[in-house]
Amino acid sequence: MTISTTPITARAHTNIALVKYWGKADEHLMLPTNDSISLTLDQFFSTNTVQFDPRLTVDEINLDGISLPADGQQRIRQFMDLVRQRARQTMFAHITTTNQVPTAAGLASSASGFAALAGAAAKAAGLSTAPRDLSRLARRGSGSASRSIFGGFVQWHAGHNDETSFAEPIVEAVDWPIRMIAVVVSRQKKKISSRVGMKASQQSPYFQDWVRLANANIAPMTAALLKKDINQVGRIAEHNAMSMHATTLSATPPFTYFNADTLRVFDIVGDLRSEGVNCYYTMDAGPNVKVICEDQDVETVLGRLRPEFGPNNLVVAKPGPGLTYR
Ligand code: 2P0
Repeated sequence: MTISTTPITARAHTNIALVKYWGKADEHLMLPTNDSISLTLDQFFSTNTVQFDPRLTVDEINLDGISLPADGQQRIRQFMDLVRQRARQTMFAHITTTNQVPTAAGLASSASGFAALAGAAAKAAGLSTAPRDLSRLARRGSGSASRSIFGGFVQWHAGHNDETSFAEPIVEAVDWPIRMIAVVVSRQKKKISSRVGMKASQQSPYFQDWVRLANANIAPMTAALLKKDINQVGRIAEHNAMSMHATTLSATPPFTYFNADTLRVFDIVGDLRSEGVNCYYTMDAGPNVKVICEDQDVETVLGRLRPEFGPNNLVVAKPGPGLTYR
């Protein structure tokens, strides 16, 4: 394996799950309890440069010019240790990440960040850059990063070991004007990280029901995506998200990512739907909501959300591409 000391830069886009990843079967290998399906988005991405340097005595990590909190640094160092172990070498690296996620979007950057880091680090270390291998590697940084290696609609196969747990595209170049409107109701850092929230939710008495439901959603969601059936996609995504959140409400102690504004968005989407507009909601490990609809309905949906939340708190995203090298 040949390690390169020239800088390698990769870019990956963030993704939003339509069937959620929520629970780990193996925390070390980052194997999920269930399959998940996501849409990679166009305008939110991370760009990462890795340059190995024999003079360094530790990885030098730079994120948007600011220093990362200790736990974030630790995750990146552990990830780089794995890359070094696989490449059978010991050299440290300069690691620079910039996130092109509008501050207003309230979208997590760990998926795009670890996907871009996996791409840059693997190539710089002389490891395989085959997309499936990158997906398996990115998974070790953050589960959802396994999906951001690919563009469009992506399925992460839960698998049962490091070999078998990877994502692959369902439709990589999406020829369907599906949109996700991010509704930013809060810009605060989330109180309970996905990692901690997931672990707590696995103690819910409903957790096994969640796993069964999520796995049962995979085939119908795939069929709905292939048929470009917005109502089926939206109905399954909405029900899946609320079922995931039910495991937080039934954890011990219970917690929730909802706030009052989250529920207002749900109400507005429900009202729009009763008026015949085909729109649905989903949400992740934070109070911000994403509204799923088609391009033709975006203006109607925005028209209802703008007076409530302000134009600067609404971001319309389209299907986006997979990992690229710069
Ligand atoms: C998802 N989320 O499928 C789900 C839905 C949040 C809610 O993937 O512990 O940051 O690094 O594997 O990938 C967020 O979890 O968690 C996530 P780790 P990750 O998008």
